[in-house]
Amino acid sequence: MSKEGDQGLTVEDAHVDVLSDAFFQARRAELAQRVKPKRFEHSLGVSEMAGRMARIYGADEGLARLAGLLHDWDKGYDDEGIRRRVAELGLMEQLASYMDMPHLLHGPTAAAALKCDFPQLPDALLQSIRLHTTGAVHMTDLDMIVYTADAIEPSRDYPGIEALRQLVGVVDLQELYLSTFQHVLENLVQRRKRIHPDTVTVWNSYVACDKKRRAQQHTKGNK
Ligand code: DGI
Ligand code: FE
Ligand code: FE
Repeated sequence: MSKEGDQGLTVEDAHVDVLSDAFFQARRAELAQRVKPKRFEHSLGVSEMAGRMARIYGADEGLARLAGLLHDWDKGYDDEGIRRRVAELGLMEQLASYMDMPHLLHGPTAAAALKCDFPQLPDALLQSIRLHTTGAVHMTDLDMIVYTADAIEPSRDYPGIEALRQLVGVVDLQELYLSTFQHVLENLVQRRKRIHPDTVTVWNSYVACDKKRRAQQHTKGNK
């Protein structure tokens, strides 16, 4: 039997090494029960791809692999189920503007639920899971890796994906992320999907940032 510790954690919980292979394998087995086989295969693909990108771009490989594995932890819920989960996790206020776009909710609920179940998971990892569908204005390298790996892992197939894959390791991470985000956005417009205002805010912020970066590179090139 486990004993309750000060923070309501069990003694065993406090010693869970969330970066161990045993933890990865246990969550992998759990995920196989939570989502359909195709989604499970996708998650393994994102994990592999995120690990590879972390090696290439100098981020923490173990963290990237685990974030990739867990990013669609809540993808097994239907629209009503995910809305209920938002309420149960106390995220209604925070996610109010997303409630009528339920496919955008699974990242935030997964991050919150995983934090409850495994409080030892690093915030950096939870953040990358939270942001993996919509992106955000200030993304870390890990956030950009998980976002991009989600879009280009081997089992994904859509027009233009090969061109994005070819950019890995050739362009810097922000350029890779921006190109991927652009592709997602163009696809939404093409399919006449509604775009969340936050998505537009993210796009505008990176475009402004990209313009500045290019101007700096141009100035350096002229020196
Ligand atoms: O969970 P996955 O299928 O692996 O992928 P995901 O978490 O990136 O989410 C799926 C979709 O979410 C993807 O096709 C792009 C879409 N998305 C991102 N931002 C917006 C959006 N869809 C709409 N309608 N509006 C957005 O602002
Ligand atoms: Fe997702
Ligand atoms: Fe995904």
